[in-house]
Amino acid sequence: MTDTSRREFLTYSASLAAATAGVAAGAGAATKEPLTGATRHIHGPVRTLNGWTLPYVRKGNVKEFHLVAEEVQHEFAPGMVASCWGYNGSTPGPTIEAVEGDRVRILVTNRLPEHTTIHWHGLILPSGMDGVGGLNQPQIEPGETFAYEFDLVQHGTHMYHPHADEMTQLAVGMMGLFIIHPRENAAPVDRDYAMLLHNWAVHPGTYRPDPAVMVDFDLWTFNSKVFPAIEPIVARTGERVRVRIGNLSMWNHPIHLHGVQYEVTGSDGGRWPKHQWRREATEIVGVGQMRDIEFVAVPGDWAFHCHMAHHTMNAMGHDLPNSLGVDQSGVARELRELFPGYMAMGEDGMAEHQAHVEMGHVTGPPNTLPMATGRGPYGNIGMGGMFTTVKVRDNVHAGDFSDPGWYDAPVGSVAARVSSDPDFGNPPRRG
Ligand SMILES: [Cu+2]
Repeated sequence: MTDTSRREFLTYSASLAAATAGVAAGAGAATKEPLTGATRHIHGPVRTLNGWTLPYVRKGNVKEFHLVAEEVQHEFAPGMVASCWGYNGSTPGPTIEAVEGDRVRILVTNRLPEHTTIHWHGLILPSGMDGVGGLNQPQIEPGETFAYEFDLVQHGTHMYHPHADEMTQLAVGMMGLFIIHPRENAAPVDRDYAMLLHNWAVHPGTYRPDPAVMVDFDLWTFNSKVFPAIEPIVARTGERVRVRIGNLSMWNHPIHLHGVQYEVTGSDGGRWPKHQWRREATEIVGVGQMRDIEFVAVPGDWAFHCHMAHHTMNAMGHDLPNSLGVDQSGVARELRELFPGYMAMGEDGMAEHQAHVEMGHVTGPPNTLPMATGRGPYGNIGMGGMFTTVKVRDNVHAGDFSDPGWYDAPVGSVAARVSSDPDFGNPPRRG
């Protein structure tokens, strides 16, 4: 264990003691509080971006966790809130962290209007604890609490989710990470981030995800947040960083990181032997898969995003005619009178969209985020959805995850204008 991780682990243990004391005293009351969906920042060795780690109570040789399936008011980014389902007041639910060799008991209380179960995705356990409603156990009816109990005989990055009415319950946000640390060499990295990939059909102007959508989703999220509400991945120059990525969406996502070649080092199969590691800049995380990537932090602001271009945008109309190159002057205003909130596809591309929205030329339906947004030190970023930044600085303290602001690039190291004349220079052309 490095000094950094040891310190974090000690901090974690101390905060856990405080947190579990609170849970022990108020476990019953907690579920009766108004559901605000507020993010609670309790972090273990793993930092669940925008999320939290579930405290446990030790009972004899068992670590006891308590999940509550319930409706939550979830904010995807400021300006958009929807009624979703999750666990313990959040979507994704809190991350469960434990250690290989632990025996865990997980109480699951159902406060939904329909039955549910929890499947422990990728875990090796007795058949009766696997959580497929009807197959492995009776359904957990509304108001009931079931106990799952098993030994953790492996390590790695795993997930939990319902295996009852999956089409609905996954679509509205029910999922969480389940991370098992190895007993030996538990922290081979300095910073350990985790996220779940998901897609949502929250149609413009509505307040509840539509579970019937199979293809044309409106929102693409890291831990149920869209850019620019997704926290940056912060590190100090030279630190070894791991990002654990699980996919419970309905698409595969090629996850791309700028500035480094990372190594793909693990999955729900644990941290792989070194000879299985691969150097990549983009790794597809398939539906139902987990991937761990690791890299040594290089100073700068680096984009970290899904490479499906529509997955770095927020709600957009589907099935629109292609208007690229079409003069739309006069038409858009008339259409807007017929269809409030209508915005034509850009004549010169989509980059103008953010500028139009910010100038107030276009007012979208209520509770709808702009398609592309976010502002950087050099202007509009024009992104949404599955996009965040890796921010690496020389002077970040160990254990400090706060946003360090924008990178102060060394003089002469930023691309800059050398001409404003389209006829500038004499570039070779074919033919
Ligand atoms: Cu994607």
